[in-house]
Amino acid sequence: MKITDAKVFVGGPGKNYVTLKIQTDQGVYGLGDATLNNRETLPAAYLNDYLIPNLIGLDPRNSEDIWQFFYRGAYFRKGPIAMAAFGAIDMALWDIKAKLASMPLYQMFGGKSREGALLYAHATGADLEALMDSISHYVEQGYKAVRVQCGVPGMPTESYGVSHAADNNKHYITDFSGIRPKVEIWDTDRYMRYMPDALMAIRERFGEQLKILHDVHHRLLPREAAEFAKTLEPVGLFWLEDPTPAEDQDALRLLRQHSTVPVAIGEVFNSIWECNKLIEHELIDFIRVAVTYAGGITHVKRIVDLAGLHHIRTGFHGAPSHSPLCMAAQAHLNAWAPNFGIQEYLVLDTPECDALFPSTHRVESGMMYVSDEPGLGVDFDENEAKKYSFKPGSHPVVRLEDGTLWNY
Ligand code: GCO
Ligand code: MG
Repeated sequence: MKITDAKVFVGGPGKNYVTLKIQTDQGVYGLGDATLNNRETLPAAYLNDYLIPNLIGLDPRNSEDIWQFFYRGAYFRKGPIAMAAFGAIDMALWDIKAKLASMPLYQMFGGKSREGALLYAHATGADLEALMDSISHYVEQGYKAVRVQCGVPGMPTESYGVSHAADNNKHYITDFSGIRPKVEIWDTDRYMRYMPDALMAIRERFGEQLKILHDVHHRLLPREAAEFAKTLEPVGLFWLEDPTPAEDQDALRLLRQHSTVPVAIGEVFNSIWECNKLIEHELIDFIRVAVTYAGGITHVKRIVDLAGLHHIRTGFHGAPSHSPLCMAAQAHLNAWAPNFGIQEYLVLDTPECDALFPSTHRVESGMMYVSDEPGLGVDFDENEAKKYSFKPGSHPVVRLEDGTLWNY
C-alpha cells in the first residue's frame, strides 16, 4: 500500500484552518489538522516544501516509522511549526489505519473507557454581572464545567478571555484587520486584588456542584502565582490554568508548596520534552497539550501515558485555534484514556464550519459523544473549501502600563 498524493488547504469560516488530505493507492484517504493559530501559513509551507515530497510512495500503515523519520530525520527538531506539520500527517495516517480496519479510531487505542467526555465551555463578561449571565447561559444548556473570565475594574484595556460583546465566543475570533497586533495593557496588582472575590461570588451564586475553571494565561510570576493560588483555595476551583509562563518547568514548585489548587498547563507545549519534568515531579494535575501541535496522536498518546503514571489527567486544548479534525482526534483519545479529565470545547460549530467539516461526533448537555464511524469521524468538503482562502490576522500583544512587553 502506498501514499499517492497529499494536499494542504488553508482557510475556513472565520479561521485559517490548515487541513491535510492524504490519498492512497487503495482509495482510502486520511485527514489531519495543522492549524497553528495566527501562524497558519508556516506549517502549510513545512508540509508542502519538506514533508509531502518525502511522504509520497511510503506505506501509510507505518505511522510510527513515518513519525520517527520526520522527527529524528530533521536535525533541528521540535517547535510548534514542525510538530503541527507532523501532527497533521500523523492524524491522517491514524485516520487511514482505522478506516482500513473499519473501526472508529478509539478502537485502535483499546476501546472506550467511558460513554461521554465531560466538556467545559467558556463564559466571559466585560464585568462580573455579564460573566454571571454568560455562566447561566451554559449552565442552562447542561454544562457542568465552565471556564470563567471577566473584566477587572480599572484595567486600562480589555484583556485575555474577556468579551465586551454580546456574543460569548467573540473573545476568540482572530483580529483579521491585519498582521499588526493590537495592544492590551495588563496590571497584575489589579487582577490579583479583584479576581479572588469575583471567583468566590461565582461559587456562591452557582453552588458547590459547578466545576469552575480559570485561565491566567501565563501572566503571573512564580511568587505571585503561589500567592494567588493560596488565596483561591476557598473557591474550590476545578483548575487554575497557566498561572506562570510555560517555559519554566520549575516555576510551579513554589505554587505547589503553598497551595493544593489543581493546576492545568500545556496548551503551548509541542513535545514531551517540555512537560516531562512537570509530569514526573507531579507539579501539575492536568496536561493540556493539543493533538495538532504536539506532534499528532502518536506523540500525544505517549504524553498521556506518562501523565497517567503520575496521577495527571488530560484536559486537552480545545480552542477554535484547532479545526474539528483535531477535536475529533481528541474525542477518540478522550473516549479511551484511562486518565481522562475534561475537554475544552469552543469549536465555532457554525453551519459554515459543519458544511466544511461534516462530522458524526455529538455534543449534548455539556458532554461529547465520540463517533462510531470508521476513522476520525470527520470529513472535509473540498468544494466548500473553495469558498475560503488565507486571511492575515493576529493575537493581541500585552504591555504593562509603562510599556514593558508582557506575556499574551
Ligand atoms: C485556552 C487558550 C486559548 C489561547 C489560544 C491562542 O485556554 O483556550 O488559552 O485561549 O489563547 O489558543 O491561540
Ligand atoms: Mg488557556
